[in-house]
Amino acid sequence: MNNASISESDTVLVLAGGVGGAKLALGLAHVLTPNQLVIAVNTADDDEFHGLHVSPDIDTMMYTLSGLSNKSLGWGITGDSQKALSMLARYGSEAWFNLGDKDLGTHIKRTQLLNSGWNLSEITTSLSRSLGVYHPITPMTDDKVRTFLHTNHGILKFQEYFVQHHHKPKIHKIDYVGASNAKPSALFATALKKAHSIIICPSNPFLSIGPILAINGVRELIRKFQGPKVAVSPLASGQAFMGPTTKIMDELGIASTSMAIAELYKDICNIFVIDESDADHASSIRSIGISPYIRKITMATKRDKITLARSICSIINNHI
Ligand code: FO1
Repeated sequence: MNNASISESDTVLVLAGGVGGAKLALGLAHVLTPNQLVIAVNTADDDEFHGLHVSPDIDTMMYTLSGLSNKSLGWGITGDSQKALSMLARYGSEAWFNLGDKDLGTHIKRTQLLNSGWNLSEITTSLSRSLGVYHPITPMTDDKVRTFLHTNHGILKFQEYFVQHHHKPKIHKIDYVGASNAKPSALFATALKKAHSIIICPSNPFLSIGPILAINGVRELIRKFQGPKVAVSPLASGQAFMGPTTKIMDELGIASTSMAIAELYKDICNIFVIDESDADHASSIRSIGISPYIRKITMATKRDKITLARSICSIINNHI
């Protein structure tokens, strides 16, 4: 296994979903240079609203790294209004997906560029730069992959499940439609081959990380990757930091513990970072061949995010 420190020319590949992923990525962007980081983001939550292509997790990442994000919601732009959406509602359009006025500017620009032949990778680089974000954010793929949830309310598209139905329906199956034929984006594919280390963010394993791993060949490449592979638990004391992670684990018959998450990731990580409150899971995690590290993984403040990012980089640097 790789035991060299992260050098100026090394790339750390980060797999991230929405809010939890963006928090850790913000910390990492303070610790690593743009040349040292590639952030591959889930796009299976993407959808069209009012004729516009919305990429929620990419936007959450761009807004968080640019300092524009609405910190209390975790998504959207701080101080945004919803005048356009209320006008659309007056015209009878569906308005359950809360698109802010400034946020709409992002979706209009993305859609214009898609219509003129740009791919999502090129668009994400261009929009990021315009917002002053130089750490590379890449969609997991430029192909169309969409998460569908099989629930007691029927088969739902991701945003129907998550926002329209407030993630209340019971899930019995998850499909990442298009994933098995999708190719990783160019930046993601290069990072998968050349990265020094890989970090799996504390994002939802089923809704955020699952679609990334389902892309053709990705899980296999990570399985074979020889360097440090760090996953950060999305749970502390059996509770998710946000969202329906533990509810979905219950519904799928999986215990909602950090140990169960380590089991889900055991083929693709060799280091698992758990919260101080889960210290008693360390020996069971070690027993399945993964090195456990106990840290404070809650990221309420910017300082918490940077501290956790520094800590993960030092774990990587010291891993033998
Ligand atoms: N999440 C919500 O819970 N309610 C919303 O109305 C909502 C709107 C929205 C608009 C733009 C955007 O980029 C994200 C938005 N999100 C909203 C968040 C999003 O649905 C989820 O955070 C992710 O897809 C899951 O990671």
